[in-house]
Formats: sequence, structure tokens, C-alpha cells
Amino acid sequence: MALFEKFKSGLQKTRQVLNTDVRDLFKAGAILDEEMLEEFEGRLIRSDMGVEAADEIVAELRKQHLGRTVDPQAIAETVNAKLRDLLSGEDRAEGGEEENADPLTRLNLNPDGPTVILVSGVNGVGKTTSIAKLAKLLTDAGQSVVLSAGDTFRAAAVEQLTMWAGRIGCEIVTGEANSDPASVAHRGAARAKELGADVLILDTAGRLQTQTNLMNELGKIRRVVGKQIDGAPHESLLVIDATTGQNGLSQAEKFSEAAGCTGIVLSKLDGSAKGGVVIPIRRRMSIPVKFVGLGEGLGDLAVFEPEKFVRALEI
Ligand SMILES: Nc1nc2c(ncn2[C@@H]2O[C@H](COP(=O)(O)OP(=O)(O)OP(=O)(O)O)[C@@H](O)[C@H]2O)c(=O)[nH]1
Ligand SMILES: [Mg+2]
Repeated sequence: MALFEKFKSGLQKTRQVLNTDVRDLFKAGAILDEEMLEEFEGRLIRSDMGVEAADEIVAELRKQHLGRTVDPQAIAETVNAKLRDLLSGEDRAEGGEEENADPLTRLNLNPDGPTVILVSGVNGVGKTTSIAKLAKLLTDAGQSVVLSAGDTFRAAAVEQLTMWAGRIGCEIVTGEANSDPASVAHRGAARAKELGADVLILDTAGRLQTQTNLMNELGKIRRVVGKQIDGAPHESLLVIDATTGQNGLSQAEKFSEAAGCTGIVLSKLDGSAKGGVVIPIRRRMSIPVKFVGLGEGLGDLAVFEPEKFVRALEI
């Protein structure tokens, strides 16, 4: 399946609410009343776009259509315009309908040497897999990538990243089990500089934002690489699992403050039908969604483009 098709199917539930429910609830020729709006709002909330966004969409419909004869096309236009509005402020990558946009357009690059990307998030959200997919996207875009296996806590983690590095054909730096993750990051940065690599991606062990020691460890990793490479980490990506919907979001809010995140990777959008969560992420957090995970394979990472998101939802 093409990425855009996977993207669309990940948004299936939200799309269904927007398409089927609009047609069911707002019948052409009827007078649009408060009851219809309330029903629609309930369905929007259940699609994971969140109460605030649902409120705003319904408020716009109320303003423009309440008490008027239903024109389904005009209602669709109001909803689409509001969706665009809710995602505005995102920097836009340029990509065709089917192909992925250039991943470099979504990253804060270091013009003077390796761009360092720190990847963090709670346990099992898809950090390591997303790193492999991102490394693949970047390699395909002509970048040389070094991976640093900073999850020294979970035994299989290093093997997992090593396996991906082998498949992609990129360099990997590993450390001893239970060694200090900051020392692995340090070696990763040294190796990336030595090789003149374009990008260094740092994997980290899963952690909860409430685990102060582990959150401080992220700070240490940041400081260590910052001393070796100016401005590093240039990008701090927080991975959020889309299947956790709104729950993942409140967790992420706290996490992102503590870890100084600059962007979000929304993983597991494929099986979840909770893609609507992109909207409250955009609304509540000051950092943009930069990539979305659409499966377990190396090719399953899409560069997130708000415009494409709206097109995938369009009524
Ligand atoms: N369907 C689907 N599965 C995914 C996606 N991303 C990751 N996974 C799966 O989620 C599981 C966990 O992925 P990992 O990459 O190991 O997650 P992690 O955050 O590194 O986990 P820890 O290091 O243990 O905290 C694996 O089975 C992945 O294949 C995705 O976009 N879609
Ligand atoms: Mg991992």
C-alpha cells in the first residue's frame, strides 16, 4: 500500500465521522439545529480530536449554519477550513500526493557538521523502530547516518538497533550493557565527527516523565553531545504512540517540557484509527508533529504534512 493510502486508513475513524456522520446528521433541506450540532460534537470527540478542537469546529458550524437550511457541501467546506485552521502554524513540507516529502525540510539541520537528533519517549512507543525508519529516509535522501544505541538498559535493544543498522547499511555505535547512556552518546558524537557524517541519531531507553533520575539522564546526554558538537542536539524528537490517543497526549505534554523536545513522531498511526489526535497535539503543544509511523517496516515513516492530513480527511 502506498504511504498516503496507509495514512488515510490511519485516519479512518476521524474521516468516517467527518464524512458519513456529516451526511447522516445534516440532511440536505433540513433546518440545522442545536441537537444536530451536539450529536456531531459528541462524535468528533470520540474520534480523538479532543474536546477543544471539536468545540471549535462546532462553534464555527453554529456561527455559519445554525437555523439555516442544510447545504451539505457548505458544511463540508466549513469543516475543512476549520481543520486547516486548527493545524496552522505548522511549517509545511512540500510533497506530491503520493510520495514522501524531503525529510530534511522537517529537521533543524546543523550547517557545520553532524546534525544530532535525540529520540526519547515512554516505554514501547516505537522509538527504536522510528529511528531505523528515519535513518532509512535520510540515507535514501543521500545523508550519511550514524546511530547510537543508547538504550543500555534493555538487553535486546542494542541487538534490535544493530539489526536495523545492518539492513540500512549505516554505522552504529554501541556500549556495554548497563553502561552510562551519556557515554554511548559521547562515543556516537565522536564517531560521527570522525566520519564526517551528516546525521547522528541517539536512541534512548524508554522512561516515564515522572522518573526524575531518568529524565535527568536525558539532560546529561544533551549536555555531553552539546559540548562535542555546537548546538547539539539540534533536534529532540518525542515519540508518541497514536494508539494511546488522548492519554498519550497528557503524558507527552509533561515529557516534552522536561526533555526540551522540538518535534513529535506520532507512531502506530496504521492500526489505530486515532489519527485525529494530531489535532489536539498541535493545539496543546508548542511543538509540531514532524513524522508519522505507519507500520513496522523500514519504509513506513511519512513526513508529516498538515496539508496532506487535511486532504486525507476532506469531506
Ligand atoms: N503497527 C506499527 N507498529 C509499530 C510502529 N512503530 C513501532 N511499532 C512496533 O511497536 C513495538 C515497539 O517498538 P520499539 O521501536 O521497540 O519501541 P521503543 O519505544 O523503542 O521501545 P523501548 O525501547 O522498549 O522503550 C515493536 O513491535 C514495533 O514493531 C508503527 O508505526 N506501526
Ligand atoms: Mg527502544
